[in-house]
Amino acid sequence: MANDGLVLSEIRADGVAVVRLNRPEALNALNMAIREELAHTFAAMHDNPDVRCIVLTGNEKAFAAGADLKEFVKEGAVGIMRRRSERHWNTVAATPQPVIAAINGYAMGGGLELAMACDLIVIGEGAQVGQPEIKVGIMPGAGGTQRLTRAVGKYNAMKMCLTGKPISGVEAHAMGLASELVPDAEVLDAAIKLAVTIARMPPLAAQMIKESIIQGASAPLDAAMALERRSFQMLFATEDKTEGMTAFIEKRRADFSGE
Ligand code: CO8
Repeated sequence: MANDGLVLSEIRADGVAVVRLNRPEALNALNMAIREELAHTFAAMHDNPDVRCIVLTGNEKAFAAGADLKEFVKEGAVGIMRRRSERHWNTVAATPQPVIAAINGYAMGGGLELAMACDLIVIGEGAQVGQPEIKVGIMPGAGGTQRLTRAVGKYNAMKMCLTGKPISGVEAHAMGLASELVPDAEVLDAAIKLAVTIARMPPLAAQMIKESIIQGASAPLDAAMALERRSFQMLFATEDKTEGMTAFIEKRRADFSGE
């Protein structure tokens, strides 16, 4: 891993970057310092052609236990507004490359919201995920009432946000809140394996698929279909389209350049 700060990162030769939240003494509670470091780490990867897929993880006890309540307890509404901490989550969500959240242990409040700002979730069976904000007198503020509802539907989201009760990895996967469910000890390996598969794909196609799914989900169907169609057409301008189809016809493995 590249440094010893609150966020560790490594860019592997196979195009997979692994980013690790590193505040274990506080179950990776998201204070301002860790959010800023996370945003800088992702921003630096946005334009790096050597990064084709990113895995975001924590440790075996926690992905992240939410916003740092020891910082929040001292804050008023104006202070919270002035933080503009949405910019940090937006930097993660705006990553052009696909991002996989690998969840072991707790992903609570802002921690689950951070995972939902990613594109795929690999979750351990024993994970505990939830939106417990109501128990400390507030509510989700970065996607817990919005991205969660889009992922699991109104009735599951209402129950999670109104009771604050966490659910297990098994329940989360059954609800549609994860792409893959694996034994706890296999979460990071499974996420990296998935990332390696995606990193071997043509990167422009991967990025346009990501954009089409995310932007299309909040657009009317006609507009979303037009966005999809334009992106599909644009990919015919890439060298990787010629390489992919030629490799198929020549019965060999494609070598995608990203051009
Ligand atoms: N903030 C600060 N410190 C925390 C947090 C937190 N969210 N969670 C855990 N810690 C600390 C504990 O204080 C403790 O440190 P210490 O021993 O120094 O007091 C250490 O981590 C270990 O925690 P526990 O002893 O509590 O560990 P347990 O295994 O007993 O329990 C739990 C684990 C169940 C996860 C428990 O720690 C817990 O309930 N944590 C709080 C979870 C929570 O309420 N999260 C939501 C916070 S609000 C929020 O996220 C709003 C987001 C809004 C969006 C903002 C982004 C833009």
